[in-house]
Amino acid sequence: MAMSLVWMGLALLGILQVQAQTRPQIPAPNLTRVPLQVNFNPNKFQGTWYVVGLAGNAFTRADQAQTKMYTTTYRLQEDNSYRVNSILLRGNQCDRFERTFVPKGQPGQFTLGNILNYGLQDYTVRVMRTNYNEFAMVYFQKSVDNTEYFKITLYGRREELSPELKENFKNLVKSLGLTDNNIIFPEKADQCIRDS
Ligand code: DBS
Ligand code: DBH
Ligand code: DBH
Repeated sequence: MAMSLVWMGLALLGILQVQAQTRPQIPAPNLTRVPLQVNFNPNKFQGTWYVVGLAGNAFTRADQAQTKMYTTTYRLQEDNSYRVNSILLRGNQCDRFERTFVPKGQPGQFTLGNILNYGLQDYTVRVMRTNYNEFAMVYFQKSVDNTEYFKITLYGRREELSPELKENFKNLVKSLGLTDNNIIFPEKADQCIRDS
């Protein structure tokens, strides 16, 4: 009897631990604290971006080993929304993922089209900084089951960006409450990259 109570206690601790790991501990920032690229130009932002850096409240440096670089391609539609395609390596398969970003609120800010199909309550994309031909830093926030996840991507037009830009990205990410432990620089992939 005493022993089974100990086992039950241990099992409960295990469950709590799993929950603690899956629920992000760092709260999403208020959107008013997230910078927005001034005079955002939707046309120039189009095309393919490499995900050179990735940070968020559900990411830790330990994930870096399993995270390969992927690309995301933005195509402007007639109605000014973007068709957004990502191609990533999962296991040994190339997975394509397509969604729509619909302009919302102000230039450079978007929400997800058909949000309910994804089981999400809310979704916000905000282009924080970009020079269009070299890099972009983009903020994403999603709300699932009353939990707010946020992530910031460092996009490059090429697979490599300068140390200065990476340092810049780290500082930006930290200004939103994340730490070095929440930042990943995915290693280059030799499969499933581009052609998205
Ligand atoms: O699209 C997203 C926006 C997103 O995937 C996340 C946050 C904001 C995120 O944290 N995703 C992780 C947890 O679901 C992930 O592992 O992809
Ligand atoms: O699969 C995904 O969730 C995904 C893939 C590429 C994603 O959320 C993203 C880019 O932002
Ligand atoms: O569930 C998701 O993570 C998701 C759904 C739709 C996502 O990350 C995305 C679009 O970018």
